[in-house]
Amino acid sequence: MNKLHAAVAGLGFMGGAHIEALRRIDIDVIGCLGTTPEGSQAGAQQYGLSRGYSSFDELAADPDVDVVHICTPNYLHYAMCKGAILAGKHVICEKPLAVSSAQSAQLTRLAAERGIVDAVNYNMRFYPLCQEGHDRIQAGEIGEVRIIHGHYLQDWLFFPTDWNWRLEPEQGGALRAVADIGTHWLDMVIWLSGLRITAVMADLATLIPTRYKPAGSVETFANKLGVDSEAQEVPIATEDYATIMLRFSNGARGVVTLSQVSAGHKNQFEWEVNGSVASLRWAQEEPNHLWLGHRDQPNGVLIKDPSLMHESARSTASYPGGHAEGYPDTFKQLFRKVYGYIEAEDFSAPRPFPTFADGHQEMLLCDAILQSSQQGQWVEVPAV
Ligand code: SOE
Repeated sequence: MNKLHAAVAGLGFMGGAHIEALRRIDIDVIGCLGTTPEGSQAGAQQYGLSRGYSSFDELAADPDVDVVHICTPNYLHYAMCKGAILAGKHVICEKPLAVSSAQSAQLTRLAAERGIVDAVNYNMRFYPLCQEGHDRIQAGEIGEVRIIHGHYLQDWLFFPTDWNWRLEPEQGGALRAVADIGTHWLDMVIWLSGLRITAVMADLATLIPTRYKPAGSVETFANKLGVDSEAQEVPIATEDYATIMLRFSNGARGVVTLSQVSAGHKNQFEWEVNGSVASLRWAQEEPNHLWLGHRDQPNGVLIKDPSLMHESARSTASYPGGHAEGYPDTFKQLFRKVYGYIEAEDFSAPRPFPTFADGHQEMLLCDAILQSSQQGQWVEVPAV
């Protein structure tokens, strides 16, 4: 197969992370798309790319592009994914896949019909010790899964003057913390456990009901660097906080708390699985440690060391024990799996990465969570 070429739509926090990770696996990023043609040209110059596209249509029509990375605000994902698929391109889309389950259902169906390789960037799965946790759970080493719990806490939207496009439903969708960081956590625990979430009971809250929108656009997390004196007062309806109780397909129970206004937590994604034999816990701010919990022997901590890891998990660790691997490495490892799959050219083989079907399952969960929070009762979650 000829060397694969990628193009990246969206040049914010995620677009930059995608370009950097692609270069680390020797994928040729040939072009990019910004919010304006001038922005595309500036991005191409900043990243040393040969093409800055004037429109998404021009990007999708480029015969030299094999894979399109969608790193734009959520409201643009559907049209861009659809355009890329119809142009015969493989697609890696940032999460969440869309702003509704109707859109994600259509994209999942279209990708399958057109035989393209589709992926959603639930990159957190690709921390080496999340892979190890998955392999241990799937090998039965902690016994029957009984309880899955944790949280995903941030503080980048802590001040009323903190602003981001996700605050506005027109750009991010009806749900914010749930769609943004909640789907990361839910995707992780579904994948780790191999279970379905069959029902949810959700409590959501907008704890900062009025915020101050700056005059210009603000890149994700960049808001923490300064305040705009021209800011406009805006009422906020999307949630800062959620606690969601969970029921799983084997009868297991769970709960997760999400927040983007918890001072002191920068990107604190944590999961714990309690089994009938042992427990596992992992925290994203200390990603090279996996906690091993026991009733009948001392607890332990596995420090990321490929020589001590399951064979499958070992394939996602590039450095030896004691050499930390972190957030940027997860993009590299996910993209390695996707591009390796494309290069193998057997598209009927199982896909060792999150696909549009996984992204659609997350949108169905978002529907159920929103309905539960509005009705104050348990809501069943349909399977994909
Ligand atoms: C903001 O919550 C954000 O950038 C998410 O959108 C990313 O998916 C996560 O990896 C880091 O935080």
